[in-house]
Amino acid sequence: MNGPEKGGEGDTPERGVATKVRPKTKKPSLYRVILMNDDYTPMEFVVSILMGIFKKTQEEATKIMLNVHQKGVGTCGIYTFEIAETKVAQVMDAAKRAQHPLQCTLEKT
Ligand code: TYC
Repeated sequence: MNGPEKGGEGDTPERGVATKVRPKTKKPSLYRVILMNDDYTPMEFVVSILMGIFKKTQEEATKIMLNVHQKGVGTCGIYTFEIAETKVAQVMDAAKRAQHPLQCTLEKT
């Protein structure tokens, strides 16, 4: 189609407001969900949290749990803010209901 020019890319001199089309898609910031070790939360509970909330396999969940157990802290996953925030809330809620002191937080990447 050869309709009238609308952008700023024709061969006529520019006038008025620049309207060059530019895709306006900023990449969302990402957040790491961190799990903290403690001396009381059962290992099986942490594995069940990693499988249920973070969709890890039993093998992945066990590896992450043992890493947190040994190092004191570890990453469960990296998500956009709303998803990360929701997962933290789900972990804290499950831990509270089960009366375990498990702690989970967010960290901007
Ligand atoms: N340290 C706990 C225990 O020995 C297990 C554990 C692992 C707790 C990871 C929390 O984020 C955690 N029962």
